[in-house]
Amino acid sequence: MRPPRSRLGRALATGVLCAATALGTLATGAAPAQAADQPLRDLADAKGIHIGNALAGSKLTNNARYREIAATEFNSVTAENAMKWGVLEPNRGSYNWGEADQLVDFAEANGQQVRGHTLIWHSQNPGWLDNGDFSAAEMRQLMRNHIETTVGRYEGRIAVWDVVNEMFNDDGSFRRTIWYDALGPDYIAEALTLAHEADPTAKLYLNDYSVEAVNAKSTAMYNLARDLKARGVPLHGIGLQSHLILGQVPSTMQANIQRFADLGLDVDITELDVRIQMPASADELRRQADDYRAVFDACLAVSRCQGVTVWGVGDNDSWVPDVFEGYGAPLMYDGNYQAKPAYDAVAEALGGTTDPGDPGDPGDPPGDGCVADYAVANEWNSGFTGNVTIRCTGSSLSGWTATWDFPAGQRISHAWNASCTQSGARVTCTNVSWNGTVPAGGSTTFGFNATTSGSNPAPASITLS
Ligand code: 9MR
Repeated sequence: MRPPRSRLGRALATGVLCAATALGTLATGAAPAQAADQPLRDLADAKGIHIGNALAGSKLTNNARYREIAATEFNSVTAENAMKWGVLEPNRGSYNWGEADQLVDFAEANGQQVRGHTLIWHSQNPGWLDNGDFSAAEMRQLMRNHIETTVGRYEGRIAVWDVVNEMFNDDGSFRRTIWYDALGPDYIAEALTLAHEADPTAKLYLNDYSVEAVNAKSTAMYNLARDLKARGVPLHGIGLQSHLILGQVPSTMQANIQRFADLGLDVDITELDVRIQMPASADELRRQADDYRAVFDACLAVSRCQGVTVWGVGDNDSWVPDVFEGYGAPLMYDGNYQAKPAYDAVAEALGGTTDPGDPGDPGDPPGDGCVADYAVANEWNSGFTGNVTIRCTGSSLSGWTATWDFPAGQRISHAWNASCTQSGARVTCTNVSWNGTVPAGGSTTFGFNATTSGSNPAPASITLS
């Protein structure tokens, strides 16, 4: 049994609140936190599926928070880049196992499964391979050497291999690659057979993108898989990468998973992310949570679906902004490694509970994921200057109102950077024209002068809406 894990996010939230109190400020709304009562991996274990992430060795080395999340929340690890041919064998015959070994060691130390990604692909190959102009016989030998060497090195330690990656065009025709051009479509069967010889215990997958729905490309994958199975080629599963756009989880995803399962194959969601046109609003982050939930639901509905791997830890780790201009925020944690609404949705899909009031809980009011800090900047006999700073982490605000009750008869006389009214003890301040938008990761401050009659205790809380 794994040792119990600390409640990372909860500890962080408490820390934030304590620090704010000690400084004489108030944190309200809700502090950033992980919302599940149990780590996702425990919830996934209980459901009998894997929840994985795509990791980079350098980040495991250099970033404690990244390492902690990777170890505590996931029970499966994929090498985001470390096991690609160009990384493993940049010069012919000279292998570089450093990062791949690091990831396998990390996974074993944390009781995690490893998905090997990927053996045969058209991308991220070394130049000597892409440009070598090799004969068919030479290509066949290179494939054999690479698979024997790589799969053989990790025999018994890598549970699943993406043997061939991205073999189809969107119309379902075979992609022209160095492998297809040299060996024809049977390069796929040859690669699977070699991988099986190198590690008979490993589960062998074909993996592609845009095969999540029932469509021309997934049907080509289906037909290929059916033929390979009929020929007795060692094929065990299909990877649906699932690089999705907000609001576009295919309605046929579950049916598509089911049809592969009906062939006697396992299915994995191998590279899930849900990209949003930036800046991402709070509402979009909530809709993203719905998308994450829908993908997990589709997997959980089919018993042969083995699990879901998310393609990166925090939003700043994602490949998305580099490739899709204007898009980002595709993962379950934000750029500061705070859990987003998607995290809560996944926890719930896996049967976990989320704590009401945690930021980003589905159905939470606007402003969730943002906090308001109250501070007294200056004080004199009969009055004081106060500042309120609104800070957003996992979500953003588009138009805000901050409301609080003064406990000891304080009255606002003048405010700046907000429009404030007071009725009895209740103060209501709304944004002015130019500071209504507070992006995730951003903040805004407004100030006021107020009169006092005796003491000047701080309000108990500030509500953001
Ligand atoms: O996330 C990977 C990124 O760091 C690399 O630069 C990129 C190179 O092609 O590959 C990314 O991962 C890809 C994966 O290996 C295969 N499916 C698509 C993924 C996103 O491009």
